[in-house]
Amino acid sequence: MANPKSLNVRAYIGIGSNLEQPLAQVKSACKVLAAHPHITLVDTSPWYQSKAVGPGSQPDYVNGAGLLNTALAPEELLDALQAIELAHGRERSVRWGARTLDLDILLIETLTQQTPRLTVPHPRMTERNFVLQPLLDLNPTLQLPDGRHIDHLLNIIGTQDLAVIKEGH
Ligand code: A4P
Ligand code: MG
Repeated sequence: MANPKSLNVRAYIGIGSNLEQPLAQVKSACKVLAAHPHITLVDTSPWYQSKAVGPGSQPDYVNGAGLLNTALAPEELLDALQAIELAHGRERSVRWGARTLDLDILLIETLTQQTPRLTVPHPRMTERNFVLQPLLDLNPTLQLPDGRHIDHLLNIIGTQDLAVIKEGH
């Protein structure tokens, strides 16, 4: 349960899928997020097709990002996201393996935390254009807690292998 005394925070999440109709999976995840009693889905980015980063040969991903407002504590938000992943048939067998739905916490305000269950900002987000581009779509002036600008980080890694999905979101 959300702590009633806690203030709402802005959190950015990464949304990805590369199995079983990925575009339908990510859109369904957004509907469930929007209906969650302790989460307000403020905005979602366009959807992108991206080449899989990970072991073996995997189908392309659909990736995007969402901006949430929530009074949930960080671990409670992770619980909520993992419950939504499970409801979408997510199986955790191979790390970085193909998945029906992946919901990652990217940023929570200017929080920096590293615990066994949760690292914020997401530790690999600065290397991934399929995370940085959707974040930039949501907020062109977004910065990491350490002051680095998302647009600068995306300029460094480039936008290769990333294609916007034209039908919108
Ligand atoms: N965890 C720690 N910090 C976080 C966080 N900020 N957000 C822990 C979410 N979870 C976090 O995650 C493993 C554990 O990480 C969780 O139990 C949680 O306690 P997981 O979702 O079960 O497994 P995973 O996603 O396979 O592992 P990981 O290391 O989170 O993978 P990544 O880095 O998310 O990479 N290629 C493309 N093109 N697009 C993608 O979206 N995604 C991945 C997954 C690989 N390749 C991809 C994509
Ligand atoms: Mg994950």
